[in-house]
Amino acid sequence: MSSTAPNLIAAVSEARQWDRLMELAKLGAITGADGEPGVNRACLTPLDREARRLVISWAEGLGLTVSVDEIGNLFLRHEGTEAGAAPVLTGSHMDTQPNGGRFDGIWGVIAGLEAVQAIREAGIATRRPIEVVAWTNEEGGRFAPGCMGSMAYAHYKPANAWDAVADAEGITFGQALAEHRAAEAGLTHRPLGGKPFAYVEAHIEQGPRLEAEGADIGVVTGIQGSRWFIVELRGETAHAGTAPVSLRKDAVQDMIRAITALNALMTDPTDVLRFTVGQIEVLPNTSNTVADRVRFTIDFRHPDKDVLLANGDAIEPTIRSAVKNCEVTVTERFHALPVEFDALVTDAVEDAATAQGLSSLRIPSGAFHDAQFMVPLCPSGMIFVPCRNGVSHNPAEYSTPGQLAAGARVLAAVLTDLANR
Ligand code: HGY
Ligand code: MN
Ligand code: MN
Repeated sequence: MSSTAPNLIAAVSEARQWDRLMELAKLGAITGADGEPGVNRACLTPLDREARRLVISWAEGLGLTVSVDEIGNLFLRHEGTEAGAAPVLTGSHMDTQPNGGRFDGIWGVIAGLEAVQAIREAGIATRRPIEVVAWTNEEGGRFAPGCMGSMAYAHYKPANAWDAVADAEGITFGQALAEHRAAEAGLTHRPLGGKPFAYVEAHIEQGPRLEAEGADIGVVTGIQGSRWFIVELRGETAHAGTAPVSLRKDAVQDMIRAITALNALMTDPTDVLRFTVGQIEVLPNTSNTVADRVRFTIDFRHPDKDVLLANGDAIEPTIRSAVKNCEVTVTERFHALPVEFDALVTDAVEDAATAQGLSSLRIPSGAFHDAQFMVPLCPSGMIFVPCRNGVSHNPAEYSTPGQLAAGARVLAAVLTDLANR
């Protein structure tokens, strides 16, 4: 730990960080059902680019160098004293869920910027460069799956793997990315990928534990596994008043059979397993026509790799045996195994929290994050801060300026620590 920690910690500004977050929250501002302020800012949209321009202006004002790679990942670089040294990477995502909050993802980018600004204002030299990254499409809301930017950076998938994926308007990821890159053509281009020394991501917990247990900081131990599927059922349209039920190929009734069977497969009395059908499309979607097409999503998660593989592999056979009259297509579109974070980072986070008199709790992440795909590349880890009632993916998502400042101070100390290793 550097001896200059006190002035570094003092250089982190709670107000500056909060003001930046509130400025960004205006870009895609929405109002929740109970009047809470939320954000709907999908990836690769004009709103996304407006938010990026704002962050770039703050970064350039600091003297950071800005670059972007072929899938749109944005990098803000602070030079170290040893230019060729592998950088320490920090950051998160700027895209939100359609009914999103003001902190999920974006706080990790702004906390990274705040930490680097504090390091520079405190006059602390770091041997290694530090790069703040904003990953493309972590949420997977507009274009499924999530984590496209970090998966491409880590060469887990080729950058063009999702070019044909279309959004609700029929625009493909490839088209949206091409438009995005043309709009940001003035930015310095950098090759895809890299070999960081370490990766640290700051994020709100999106769960209730830190608040319930009164912990200031979450020392994230790892991330559970996630598997996403899209299920398509094809039957026949028929007249709701005349078609005998015995002759119908009703996609909705078969969907109900399939989801009922999946619920039985995914029943977990210990409430560890997560199984969600969050998106359903029915066609032709009229009240007096039997539906001939249904598409529904599956989001399945578990911390145990064996359960994730066994139950996930059972999804398609379970659907096929439950469906009576329709043709079935099941496609897996996201496959992220559980990961454990490296002691180099988890210990640095815990030590920094302790040194600053903050209470901390070792905690796994139920949400996936870009950090999941950095694990094979370098020692990786995350810093959580509490969020009110554990609510996220909801305009009611909230962390206090003080909680976020404490997270940024721990991040600043961890980045300085790792950048001088
Ligand atoms: O879905 C997730 O876990 C992440 O919040 N996008
Ligand atoms: Mn997130
Ligand atoms: Mn999210």
